[in-house]
Amino acid sequence: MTIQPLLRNLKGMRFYNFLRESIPLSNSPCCQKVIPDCQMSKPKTQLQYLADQYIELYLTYAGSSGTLDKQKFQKMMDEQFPDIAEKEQAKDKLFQELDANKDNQLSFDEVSRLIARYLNDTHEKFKHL
Ligand SMILES: [Ca+2]
Repeated sequence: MTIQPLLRNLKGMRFYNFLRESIPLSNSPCCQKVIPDCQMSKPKTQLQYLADQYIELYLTYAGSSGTLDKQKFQKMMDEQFPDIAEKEQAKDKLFQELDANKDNQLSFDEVSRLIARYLNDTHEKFKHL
């Protein structure tokens, strides 16, 4: 099973609005710890802010371990993708699919593949508006 059918069920506008309305976090202590060059001489671009926000959001769920186990992943999905929150089996399958190295943990890279696919699907939806 691929995640494409699951992602089609997500509402792209919700994620897009989340990104647009989020408060820039680049000056927060967490961001400066994670991204050493946070205090750059030039103002950050909108895309750099979005990247910072994504990383901070990931770390909110990952915690000190730096990875998502199945429970943390389900919490992230419930809160960030509530449209599929009630589909427990779908989330389990998605977790297994994303866990490329089969260590029962999702690394930043593994979760980022989900976000990349979600962005692509959202972009496709924008083409048809
Ligand atoms: Ca893994």
